[in-house]
Amino acid sequence: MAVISHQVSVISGKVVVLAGGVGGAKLAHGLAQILPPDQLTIIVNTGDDFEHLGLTICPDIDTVLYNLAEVNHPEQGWGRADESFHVLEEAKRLGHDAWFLLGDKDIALHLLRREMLDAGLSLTEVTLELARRLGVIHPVLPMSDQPVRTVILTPEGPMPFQEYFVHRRTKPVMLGTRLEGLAQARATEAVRRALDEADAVVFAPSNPFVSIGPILALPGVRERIAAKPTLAVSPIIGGQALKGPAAKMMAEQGLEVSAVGVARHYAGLVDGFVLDAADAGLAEAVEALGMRAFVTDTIMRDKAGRKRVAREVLGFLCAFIEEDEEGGVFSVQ
Ligand code: FO1
Repeated sequence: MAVISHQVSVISGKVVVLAGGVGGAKLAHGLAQILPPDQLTIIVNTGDDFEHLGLTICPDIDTVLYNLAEVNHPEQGWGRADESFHVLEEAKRLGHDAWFLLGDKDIALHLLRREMLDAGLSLTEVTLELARRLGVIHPVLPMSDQPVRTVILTPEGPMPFQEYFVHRRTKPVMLGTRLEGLAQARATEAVRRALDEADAVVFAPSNPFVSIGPILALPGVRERIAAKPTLAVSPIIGGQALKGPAAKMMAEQGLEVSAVGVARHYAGLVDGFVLDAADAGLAEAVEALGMRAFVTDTIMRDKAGRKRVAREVLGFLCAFIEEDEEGGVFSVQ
C-alpha cells in the first residue's frame, strides 16, 4: 500500500500565533515541532496575570513555557508534571487560604521571576530568560510589559480574573469584561515587530474573550493583524469548549454557542477559520461570514496530535495564501 506523506515543509515564511492558556499552549507546541525559532513567535495573553503571595503569576505565559519545554502537567495542562506541594501545605498550616494551587517547582520559577522583575528586567526580558533556562528555543512574548488585568463583570460586582476563574470556578455569570491598565499599556516592541514581520497570524483555540481579546485590545495590534493573512482555530467544538468557560461566556453574552458564533466574533479580522470535524456541517455558515473554512480533527490528544493539527493549520494557511498571492511564502510537500 502506498504511503501518503502529509509532511508540511515550510520553506520560508514567519508565523505568529496568539495564545492564551492550555489550548493555545498545545497548538504552539505543535507548531514548534515543525517551525524553527526564526519562523514562529508566540504572543501570549497576560490579562490573567495577578499578584499572589508576593509573586507575579503569569498563568498563560507559564502554560506556554511548560508545554514547549514538555514539563507541563499532562492532564491539567497548566502547572508542572511530577509536582509536589510542600510549600503550599506549610503556608496553609500557617493560615494561608490556598485556593490557588502553586506547586514547589512552579514556585521556584516564580521566585526567579520575582527576583528578575525586582532587578528591573521587563516581563519580556524575564520571560525570554526563563524560556532559555527551560530549554525553550522559540520566542515566547508577553503581549505587554505593562500590567493589563482582566476583570470579569458579574452581578456580584467586578471580579479579578483568577478570583472568578479559580476561586469561584467560573460560577458567577459574566456580564462583560474590563481590562484594567489598558490605557497605560502598549504592545511591546518585540510584539509589534513580530507582527510587522509576520507572513501569517494564527489565533490558537483559546478563549476569544479573555485570552485572544486582551491581545487584540492593545493599541496597534488589531490593525497589524488585519493587514496579514490570519486564521483562527475554533475553541468551540459541538457547541462546547474543550476546556474552560468559553461556551458559558458566549451563552451569557447572548451569542450563539457554536464555532459559527466564534467565527462571527472574529469576522472582518480573520481570513480563514478551522472547524472541528464534528462541526463540518457549519462550514458553509462560516464561509457566509466572508472567510474560508477548513474542517479537520482539531483535538490535540498528545504530542503527535499537536503536531498533526499544527501541520493541518499550516497546510490550510498555504492553501489560501497561495491562492491569494502567486507563489506564496509557504509550501506543502
Ligand atoms: N487553574 C485552576 O483551575 N486551579 C488552580 O489552582 C490553578 C493554579 C495555577 C497555578 C499556576 C498556573 O500557571 C496556572 C494555574 N491555573 C490554575 C490555571 C490558570 O489559572 C488558568 O488556566 C488560566 O489563567 C486560564 O488560561
